[in-house]
Formats: sequence, C-alpha cells, structure tokens
Amino acid sequence: MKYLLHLFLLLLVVGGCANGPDAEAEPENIVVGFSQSGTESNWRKRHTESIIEEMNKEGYEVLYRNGFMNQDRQIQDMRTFIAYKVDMIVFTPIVEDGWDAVLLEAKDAGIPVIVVDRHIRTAEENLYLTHIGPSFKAEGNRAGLYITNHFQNSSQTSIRILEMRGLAKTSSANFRSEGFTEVISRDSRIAIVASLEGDYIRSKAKDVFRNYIEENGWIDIDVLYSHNDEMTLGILEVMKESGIVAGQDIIIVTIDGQAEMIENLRAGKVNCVVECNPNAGWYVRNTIKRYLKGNPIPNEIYMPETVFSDKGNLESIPPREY
Ligand code: GZL
Repeated sequence: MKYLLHLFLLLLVVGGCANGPDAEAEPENIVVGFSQSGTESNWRKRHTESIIEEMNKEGYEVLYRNGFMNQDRQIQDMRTFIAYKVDMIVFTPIVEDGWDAVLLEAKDAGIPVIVVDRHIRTAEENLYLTHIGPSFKAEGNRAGLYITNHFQNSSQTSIRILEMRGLAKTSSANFRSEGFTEVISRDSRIAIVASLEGDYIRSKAKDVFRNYIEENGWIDIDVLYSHNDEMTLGILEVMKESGIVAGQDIIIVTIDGQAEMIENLRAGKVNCVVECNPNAGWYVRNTIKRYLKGNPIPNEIYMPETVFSDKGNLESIPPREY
C-alpha cells in the first residue's frame, strides 16, 4: 500500500496537479499531509490515532510524519508535503513561533493549512485556515478552581503550590499557567512558590522534582499543579520513593485525563484530573469537508472538555481511550 502511495505521489509530482483541492474532488483523490509534533505521551499518541482514523474514514490519503519534538524536522516534513503538492496540510506545532516562512511557502503553493492542538503566532495574518484545539486557559481555570474550592474552608494561612510546567514556548504551557494563576489569585493565601520545567516528559519531570525536594524538602509544598499526566506519573514515583502520601500530604491537580491517571484519582493518589481532549480527528475531518464544499471556516474551533475530581462521582467517568 505504501509503495502504491509513493508511486501515486510520484505521479502527482511528475504530472503536477492543480494547486488546492476543488470541490468536485473525490475524497480518495485528496491527499492530506499530517505533521505531528511528537509521541511524548499517551495523550499525543491518541491525538495522532484520532486524526489518522478520521482521515481514513473519509477516504483521504494521509501522509503522516512524526516531528520527534523537533521544529526543524517538522518544517522539513511540511516542505515535503508542499513538494508532493498535497491538497491540505494538518500540523500540530511543537512550539508557538518560527512557522512564518514555511506557511508562506504553503500559501504560495496554494495549499491550505490547519493548525491543531497548540497555537502559533505569525507576523502575517491569514497564513493558515483555522486552529482546532482545546482552551488551555480554561483548563488552567478549572485546575485553579479545584484548589480554591478545596481550601475555601481551610484554616491554613498559606497554601504553597509547586507548578510543574509543560514545554516552554508552547501555548498550552503558557495558557495553563495564565488560567491557573488568574483563579488562585482570588485567594491571597494561595501562591506558587516554585515553577519547574518538565517539558511534558515523564522522566524529565521525575528528575526535576526529585532534585527540587532533595534541595528544598517537600514539607513546605501543599499542592502540586502539573501540566500533564505523564509528568505527574513521574512525580508520583518520586513521592512513593520519598514516603510522601500523594493526594494527602500533597494535593495533586493534573491535566490530560489519561486512563492511568483516572485510576490514580479513584485510588485517592491524585485529587483532580482536568481533561484535555485528544480526539481532534472528527473536528479536522469536518473542517476539511466544509472547506472542500466552499463553506466558510471560523478562525478558531474549540473542542469540548470537562474535569474529574474526588468531589465528583468517580464511577461515572467513561472509559478513557488513552
Ligand atoms: C495539549 C498538548 C499537550 C498535552 C500533553 O493540547 O499540547 O502536549 O497536554 C502533550 O500530554 O505533551
């Protein structure tokens, strides 16, 4: 199948094809170049599966490339898509900046681009069709609300938070911090006393957290706010090694909603899991279909999400796909 796909794409390059999809194009003649940022978490793997599954359901050919969390590699992959004259580029940017040149090349080639998951910043406007993803700020708000509600009747005069941030220069990490800080600032007792960089990577967060408590102890930490479940899983290992009773000695709020984290929530090892919805596939498929029909496409398409906590009905949480 892959050989046939490459032969097909070679013919496209040789024979050339009209730039940009036309509304009459049959789905099986549509080629979508999909550049994924990496495979750093079960969340990300589900995100990839969701998009590819839905493209295949629609009959689109998908050229998938894994950027391995390297922007230069992602840009090279997108240039390959442009050379193949794909009909649509779907990409999930590893970081916020540095995409203008390749997006301009796609625009000049008449290839529309859909940005999925994290946001990007560009000097020029109209370099991409739309952004599809969660509201990371709302995720941060939900995490903050859990904390303010949890401590609202507490007699504690200060509530100290350790924040484990996701990858720097990403909209998800920046907005998760902004949304969280916006809400906890309503209670003057609550403060972030340490903000560490875990890059969304389990092993990195494990090492960074272990170094922090070795240098500073953990007794002055009341809450862990972690930007994704993978990092939280690494930190839980360190807490177990250190005799810290997770979910009691330190209240834990984490984001994504991976199955393993929901089990930890049910076991009382974490207190709140803010969902980050990885199932972007249907939204991407629907957007491409609407675009091919010439329908107007909004600049921003938000995906619905929720929050799970020890204050709710844990048995009603649906099975997680990641
Ligand atoms: C959020 C996404 C984040 C996830 C992490 O939409 O960018 O990246 O929360 C992943 O699991 O690493």
